[in-house]
This record gives sequence, structure tokens and C-alpha cells, in this order.
Amino acid sequence: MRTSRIATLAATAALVGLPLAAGPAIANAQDGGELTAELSQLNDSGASGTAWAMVDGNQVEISLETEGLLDGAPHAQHIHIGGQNMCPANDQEGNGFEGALQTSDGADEYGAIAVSLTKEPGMTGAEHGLDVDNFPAEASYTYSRTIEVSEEVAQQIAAGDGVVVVHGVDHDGSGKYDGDTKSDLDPALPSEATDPAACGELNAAQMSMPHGGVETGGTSTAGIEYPTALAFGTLALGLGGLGLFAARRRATK
Ligand SMILES: [Cu+2]
Repeated sequence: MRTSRIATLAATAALVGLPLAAGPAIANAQDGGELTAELSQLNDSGASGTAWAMVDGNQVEISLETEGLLDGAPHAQHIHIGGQNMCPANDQEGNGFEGALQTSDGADEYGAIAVSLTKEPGMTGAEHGLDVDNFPAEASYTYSRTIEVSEEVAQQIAAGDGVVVVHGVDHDGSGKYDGDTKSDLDPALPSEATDPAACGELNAAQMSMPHGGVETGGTSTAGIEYPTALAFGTLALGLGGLGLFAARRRATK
């Protein structure tokens, strides 16, 4: 009887400790931590990828690796912010070709374009979201750029509100962007050119950026924040246990 009660108390205290343990890590990301995103396919595109981002003031250093995209066609790519700051499901249907998800169909999930991930010399504002001459145009590519954004956008990305979306899907397998459905972003383009192909939510890093300051900033920050989180969790567990024991003692008296 006594043993099972103690076991229950410990389990309850552990539950109480969990949300507290997550706190310090989130606060740390807002101070300019590292973020990562695993990109997975939308529209059954077969595309995938990984993104890393580091926010420092109003500078965002971002790297992106993709694969499985249509080769030889430009892939508009952006950081979206807004909506629920998340990705739609791969099987989510929209208003496009045979129910394909068009860019605006996912706005409730990933919001609007906040940063255009163009290559030099392309501009990076939201209004340059369809600068097709300056986007990567390979099936698999590596992209890296440090971009100046507004303070608000920097804070939103650091807080985990950014969603990386790569566009361009060859729905009919013709090997190029074509078809009668027009883009919801620009009716001069086929919808295939702008439909979302892959999406990933930028969250506090689970792995390090493959280049640039990996051994210094990223690793040491992670080394500090994790024990802090553990300490908070242990403290919460201890306090939770004490509180419950005190309540039990009062109840027995
Ligand atoms: Cu986009």
C-alpha cells in the first residue's frame, strides 16, 4: 500500500516536472539560438530536405539541403510566418490540379511569405517571392545565405514561428511546369511552378549546422542549456514530491 502510493507520487511529480523542463530551452532559442527543420513532401512530390537557421540580431543565417525536386525548373523557396506556424499534411487537398494543394491553400497552416530565400543577387523581401531567375533549379541542391530581416521577423523565426516551404511540383510527370491550372500567386505561371513541394517547421536545434561555428556557439550553448533544463526538472520534481507528501501528511493527521 505504502509503496504503491509513493510510486504514484513520483509519477505525478515527474509529470509536473516535464513542462517546466521545456521552458529554459525555448527561452534560449529566443536569444539567438540555432534552429533546424526537417522538410517533408507536400502534394506527394517526393521531395525532402533539411534546413538550419541561426538568428543573430536581425541577421538570419540559413542553410538548406533538398532532394527529390523537379530537375531543371526553378524552386521558389521561402520562410513563411503566420497561420499556425506549421506544415500542412502531405495528403491535404486544395484547389489545384486534381485536388493539389496550392500555395494559398496552406496559408492557414504556414501563413504568408516572410523571407524569400533567393540566391545572390536576388532580393529577399516577401515581395520577391517569385523571383524565378534567382531560385535554385536543380532536383537536389544546397543553399546558404545570410539574410537581413526586420527585427520582428528575426524574433518570430528565433521563437520557432518560421516554416520553410520549397515550391514547384510536376504533378503530371511531364518533366516541366505546365498544365492548364494557373498559379494562385501569379496567373502568368502554371500552378505547378508555385505549388508547395516540401515543408518543414524551424524549431530549436536538434542537430548542428553543417558548417560555420558548429564547434563553438552551437555546441557550447546546447551544453549549457541542457543541464539547466535538467536542474529545473529535478527541482520541480523535488518540489512536487514535497508538496504531495505534505498534503498526505496533513490528510493522515
Ligand atoms: Cu513559399
